Amino acid sequence: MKIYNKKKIEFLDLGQQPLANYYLNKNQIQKKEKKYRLVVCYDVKNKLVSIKKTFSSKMMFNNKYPYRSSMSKTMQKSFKDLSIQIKKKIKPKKILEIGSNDGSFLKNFKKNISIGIEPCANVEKITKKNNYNTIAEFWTLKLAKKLLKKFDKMDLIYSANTISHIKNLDDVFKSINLVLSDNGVFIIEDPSLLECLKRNTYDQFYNEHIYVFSYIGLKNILKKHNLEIFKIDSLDIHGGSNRYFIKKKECARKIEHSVKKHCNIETKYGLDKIKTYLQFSKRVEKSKKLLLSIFTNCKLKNKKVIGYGATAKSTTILNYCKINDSMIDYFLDTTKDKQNKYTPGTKIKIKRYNGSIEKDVDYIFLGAWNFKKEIFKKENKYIKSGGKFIIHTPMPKII
Ligand code: DWN
Ligand code: SAH
Repeated sequence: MKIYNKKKIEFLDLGQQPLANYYLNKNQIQKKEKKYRLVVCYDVKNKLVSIKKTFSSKMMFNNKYPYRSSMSKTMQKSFKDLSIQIKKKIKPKKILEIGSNDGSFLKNFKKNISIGIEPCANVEKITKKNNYNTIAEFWTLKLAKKLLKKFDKMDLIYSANTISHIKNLDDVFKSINLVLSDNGVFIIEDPSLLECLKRNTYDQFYNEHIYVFSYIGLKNILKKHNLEIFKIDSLDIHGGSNRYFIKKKECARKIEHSVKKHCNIETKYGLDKIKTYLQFSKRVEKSKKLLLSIFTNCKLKNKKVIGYGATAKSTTILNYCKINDSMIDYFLDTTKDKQNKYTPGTKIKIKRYNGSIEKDVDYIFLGAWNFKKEIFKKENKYIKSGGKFIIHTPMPKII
């Protein structure tokens, strides 16, 4: 354990890591990759958990960004269900989405009431092609001021798996305060720190996930900007996420019981105590040993192991546990921009998923473990014929 800045405590060291979504071309695999040390810290004062070394947004999110929200049915359904809820309960006249990616959420709303902010031009253009109003820029105070000149204030602002990717939270929330209408609702959805600790999903930490939020941490930053959480929904998405419903302080919406309940659960678990994080760190070390022993055993027995879902999260696992192409033959992934490339740091080939698993595969390492239900349903044939999966959460095992 190391204390720096007198208020940040380093509790987890995930070793040398490359940028998680930086998949390699064939001509790049011979070259030495840039790596950095991935260390996770707890800020005692504001109770936020964040990674120590961060990169500029432009370096991580540019016109080569490979991630597409539309690759999972689970995600599509979750966005659709939320849109139904929003239309029924909030009835917004104007919607803004921050981090709209390929438009998987916005497509549930009318084009003339929706605006998407997506800095990765290659992904943004997919939504634009479908005639949605999208802006290929980063969400900043400057952009918020520009929007206000062109549009009315927003009744609904939604941001899934994006606010946790932006370092300057003061700038984010100041900008939200500016463009949110007085009675408007701001919804943030991000992986839950509590679930991450409970399920030992240390792979939620990688360069893009600058923060993994808890209620008790997030509320402190929001308060500085006159914003408060009035409702929290716990979701199973991405291995346990929280959907925070936020309003301006003076807005009359009632603070619902889910907020107090959530606060109590987090405090009871000890999210405000460094001891909790140090115990987590011990479990992560144990998890690494177990996973490595599973892979070593498979290799000793000459078993064929492949990966399924070349996720950003699995970059953390593979590099931390030192699992490479001698242990995993190849990864399957449905994302075009990842296919025929190699996993960052560990150089495992990513192949196109063509609808079935090759007959000689003994084990599948589930990189996209967060879509386990969806994938198990899809791979029913593989499972019925005796195929097994390797999964690292809550502790590594073969299932
Ligand atoms: O926060 C982030 C989340 C939302 O998305 C970003 N920072 C980056 C990215 O993280 P990830 O790569 O860990 O996300 P996913 O959604 O867990 O990635 C799933 C991967 O698995 C995709 O590459 C698609 C692939 N997949 C597949 O090949 N077959 C997924 C499913 C469901 C499938 O059936
Ligand atoms: N909202 C989608 C995509 C999440 S991936 C979903 O939940 O599936 C993270 C997204 O955030 C990427 O598309 C990335 O380009 C976007 N992003 C990162 N920094 C951003 C910023 N400062 N402003 C707006 N979007 C940002």
